Amino acid sequence: MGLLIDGQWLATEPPEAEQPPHTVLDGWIRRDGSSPFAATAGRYHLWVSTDCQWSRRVLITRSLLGLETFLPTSEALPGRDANGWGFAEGPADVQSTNGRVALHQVYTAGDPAFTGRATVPLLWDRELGRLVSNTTTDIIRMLIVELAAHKTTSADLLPDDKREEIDWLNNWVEHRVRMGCQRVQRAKSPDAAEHARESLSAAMERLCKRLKAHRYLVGDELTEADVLLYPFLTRFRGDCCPSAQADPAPLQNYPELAAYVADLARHPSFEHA
Ligand SMILES: N[C@@H](CCC(=O)N[C@@H](CS)C(=O)NCC(=O)O)C(=O)O
Repeated sequence: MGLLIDGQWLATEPPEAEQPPHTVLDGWIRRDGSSPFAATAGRYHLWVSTDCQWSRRVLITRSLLGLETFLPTSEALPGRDANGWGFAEGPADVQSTNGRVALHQVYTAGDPAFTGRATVPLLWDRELGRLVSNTTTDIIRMLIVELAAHKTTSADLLPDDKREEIDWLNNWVEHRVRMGCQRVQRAKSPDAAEHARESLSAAMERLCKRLKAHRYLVGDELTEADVLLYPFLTRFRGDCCPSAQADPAPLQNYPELAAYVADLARHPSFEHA
């Protein structure tokens, strides 16, 4: 797939054990000005792909909060070539080659010694020419909390009185559902696969139970927890379905979850993501 090592793009990856430690991006936009990244309009840019679940979570959040003008995006061209993700256009401050911007060029524009994968979503600071973050959950929290003064809708995706439950649930969904699905796909024996399927099925049933009581995961208002779960459910595939490997519509085994996805899919912020 390709990655950057000390700022050099390698289309063929060396074995993991031979790679130097990957660069961690831990920038954070702060509304109180306590970081180099102030919450100023006209400054940030988001690199995304609509093929990517992680990017879709950020795009849904941006739309729910009405931050489209504050935070313009470049959407990757479909698929990836030997240069990784490519874009037909980007902000003028990023170099392009033959009219195409490779995402790894954005990474090295922000950090000439970057080591790691050139992933989307990526939050880019045009003013400082720096990479802010490429971690979806961090970017989403910045949008919700640090850019609250810039939102143009009344959506409250992280109400104070629900924050603890949302944090707990996000963590639980990540470990029991999203990674639970990976455990099914990567199981090394039929027994391990069966065990992983049972555990995933139990987790999906628990989500159904929540949705029997409320329209959304944490009550009757949309929250960040819904934004994080939805893209995963829209790609829930037969090969991690607990009850039928070849089921073309495995989510139908969980009627409340299927109805929840259909309900969200009608919401304008979700339907295009
Ligand atoms: N940890 C990242 C994961 C993002 C990610 O895995 N993005 C994928 C696309 S869905 C990507 O760009 N992969 C390129 C690569 O691994 O080379 C996040 O939290 O957003």
